[in-house]
Amino acid sequence: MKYAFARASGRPATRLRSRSALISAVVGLSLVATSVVVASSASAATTLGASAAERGRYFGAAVAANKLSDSTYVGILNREFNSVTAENEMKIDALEPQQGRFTYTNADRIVNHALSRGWKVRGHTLAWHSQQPEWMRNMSGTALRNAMLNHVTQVATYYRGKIDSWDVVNEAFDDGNSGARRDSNLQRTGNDWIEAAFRAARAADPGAKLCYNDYNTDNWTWAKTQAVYRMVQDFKQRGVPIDCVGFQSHFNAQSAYNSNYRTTLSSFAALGVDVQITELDIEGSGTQQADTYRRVVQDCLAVPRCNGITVWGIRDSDSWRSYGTPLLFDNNGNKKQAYNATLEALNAGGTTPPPTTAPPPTTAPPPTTAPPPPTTAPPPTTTPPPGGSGCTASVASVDQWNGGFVAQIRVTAGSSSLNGWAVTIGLPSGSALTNTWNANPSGTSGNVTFRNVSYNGSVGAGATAEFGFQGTGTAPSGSFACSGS
Ligand code: G2I
Repeated sequence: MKYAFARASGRPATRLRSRSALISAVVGLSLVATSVVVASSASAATTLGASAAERGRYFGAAVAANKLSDSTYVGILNREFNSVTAENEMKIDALEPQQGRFTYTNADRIVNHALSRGWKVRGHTLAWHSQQPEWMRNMSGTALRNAMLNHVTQVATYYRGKIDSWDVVNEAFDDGNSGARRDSNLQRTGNDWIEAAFRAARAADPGAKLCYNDYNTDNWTWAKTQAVYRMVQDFKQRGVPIDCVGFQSHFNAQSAYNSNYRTTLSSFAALGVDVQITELDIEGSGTQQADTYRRVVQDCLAVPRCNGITVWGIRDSDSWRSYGTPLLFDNNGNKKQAYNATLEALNAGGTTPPPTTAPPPTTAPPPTTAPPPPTTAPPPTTTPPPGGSGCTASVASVDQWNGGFVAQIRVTAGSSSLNGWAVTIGLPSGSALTNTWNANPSGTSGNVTFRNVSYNGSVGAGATAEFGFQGTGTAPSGSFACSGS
């Protein structure tokens, strides 16, 4: 495959850029402050996955099924990562080599390896102009559109409930300055092929996050970035089911990391989608490479809706661009300087909350008519802090899907400041915690007490702190007993 990596020069929306820059600056400042506290902690996580999880995120790798018998490879995978993407095994040519005949064996090896360890799986990819099986490459028009939709439906249904995020459509925009769609047999079936793929994916697996994924969309000023931004904005406005945008982030001299990357991530997130770094690799070596990895991690941690980072391979020798030594482990599986910088940045990182993607509707949508106006004056929109030295706690956001959930809880101090807090939550019967961030839980089911961690126990009078957790089953709701000290 050819990657042109041509420099483009589209003009971004100035208003958005300056607002995002301001947000970035503020978040950046708080990151610096946070790092001072956390870096001195004796209990810093020692692996990428564990550290990312403490921040409500994942750290993943692209995995090749035929390397799952390589003990060095699997040793690193199992130790360091908690999310996987199949490097090639879930592409169209791999899963549907002959029309209507699906082969899941290699993909399942990767999916099962991950799920049996409680990791996330990114599905890659349902609809793409590349890696099409020969039968599909030769198709066009309605027949191709239907074959593509059938592929999306069959594969997303087969993996229903197992995939955290699907790359529903991959690389559908042109490089260069045009901001146009990439010409392909799929594009020639009609401009609405992308949204048709998203609707089919949602219908097949309502619990998976649905992403658009592309490369050369990392630099906020590039025309391709702006074109994808406009598509996502349009999809959100028209109710096309999209939940996330994947930034491949293959960085090299022609497509270099730029300090406006954080603006890109936060600007897309402001559209109401999650953002994910999906195929990270950074060509180079030594300090230059390590510093760029560090900045990418800091940028993700600064954007609350940045769910996680996936590197495109494990050792340099596993990379599609092995000549560029772009990964975190050398050919022998030793940690590189880039690894140390990545872990350090994760450990020092912000305490920003995890994703808050609204769950897709699983029941009939609410009526479209507006509710009747209130007959009395509406209550004040801000709730005054509770009296006394106590605190209150309630659900700030919930992402519930079939069989699992992510919940974010807000703790609000009363009229006195707190030095510490504890929130007791009765988890619904059958529900269990799998992962908690920004708090220490007393158990995993039934009545669980969550206590503050070292860096968020101090809460000023009337101020708030947040923590979150992921679990299987049903999310708790309402408000909870909170005690302050
Ligand atoms: O090209 C880098 C990535 C860009 N974004 C989408 C990703 O899906 C893509 O991954 C790469 C894989 O890393 C390569 O491993 O996609 C390439 C094309 O699908 C993959 O290359 C293919 C070769 O083209 C095949 O000849 C080979 O049989 O890898 C196959 C398995 O080694």
